[in-house]
Amino acid sequence: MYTQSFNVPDSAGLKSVPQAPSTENLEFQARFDSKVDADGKIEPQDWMPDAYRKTLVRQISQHAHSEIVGMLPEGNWISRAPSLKRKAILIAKVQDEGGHGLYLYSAAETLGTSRDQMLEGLHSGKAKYSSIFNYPTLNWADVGVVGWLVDGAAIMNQIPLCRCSYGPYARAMIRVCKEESFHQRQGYEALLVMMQGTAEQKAMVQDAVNRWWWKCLAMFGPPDADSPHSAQAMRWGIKRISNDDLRQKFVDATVPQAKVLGVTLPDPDLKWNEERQHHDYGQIDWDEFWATVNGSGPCNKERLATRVKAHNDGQWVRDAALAYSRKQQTHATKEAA
Ligand code: BYC
Repeated sequence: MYTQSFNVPDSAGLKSVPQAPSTENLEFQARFDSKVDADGKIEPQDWMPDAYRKTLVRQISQHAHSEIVGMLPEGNWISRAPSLKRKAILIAKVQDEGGHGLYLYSAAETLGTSRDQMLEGLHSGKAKYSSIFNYPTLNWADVGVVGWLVDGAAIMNQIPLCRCSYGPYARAMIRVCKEESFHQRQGYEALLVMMQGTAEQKAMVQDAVNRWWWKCLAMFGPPDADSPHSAQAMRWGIKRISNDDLRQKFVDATVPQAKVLGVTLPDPDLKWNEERQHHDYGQIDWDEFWATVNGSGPCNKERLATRVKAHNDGQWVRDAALAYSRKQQTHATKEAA
């Protein structure tokens, strides 16, 4: 459905933000600007403005946190998957999300922020992660819908990031997107099977779609007019397509998929607009979105508590790995002497 071949032109207006006057070394700044303008890659050893570094650490660490917190709602279903096949697929998917977190933390570390610092931000509740993971997965249909819609929205947002100006982030995203594509397809396929089942199964799918649809639209972030970071992130080639444009692409791609599946999308205002050549859609509840982002969603407390417990429970593994590494270093030093 969405693959690497899904590529879209940059939004109109890209690079429209005037360059802020820099107090940094002007020559370095000019070299950085021309590389970004030529769609080149900035690498960890290159000079970069502090604000660019800060923005990347913010976005990449939030993204990494989303991946590892995103393991939790689906992880809850591994022991209750309806068949061995579904269990094996779900284990692989949840494991992939853990891997995505690792690539992303590694990409952020190249900017000089340690993984411990980033995790401390997450565990203390200071750092953000995607709003979508603060909603519950109530039944097996939710697992399919998370794959279809949540991973579908994630891919739509992440494919443009494969062309992000920061090399390590862009390269990490290539593999992430390939895996996300599998995640989305497995969710959709699980739902197709349920939709051929009993009336009760079909109702479960429709109910799950009704609960997740609006939350998935909000995942793309606030409307462009209320997005404080977008303009500068686009000027720097970090963001390639705006929040609203990605949301629109997601709606347009999802409507025909819903038709094939045989479900309706819970929006009376959703309709094709011939003039715009896009679907119109209704109002997103931004108050509910911000309440969730700021800690008051239905599962925020539970997610954070589970995450902190998992981290603490894994302390012995980190201790053992460090002890082993120290031992190896001592051996190597002795041999070299
Ligand atoms: N949830 O100026 P804006 C996945 C925050 S992983 C929470 O538009 P930006 C998956 C935003 O951070 C999905 N917060 O910001 C994993 C900012 O707050 P701060 C995650 C949100 O950065 C496992 C403020 O609102 N994907 O799908 O230009 C299993 C203002 O927003 C959200 C990524 O992280 C939100 N939904 O644009 C299955 C992709 N939206 O920092 C699936 C990478 C906005 O000022 N990230 N905020 O306190 C991005 O592309 C961008 O960071 C965003 C936001 C489009 C998300």
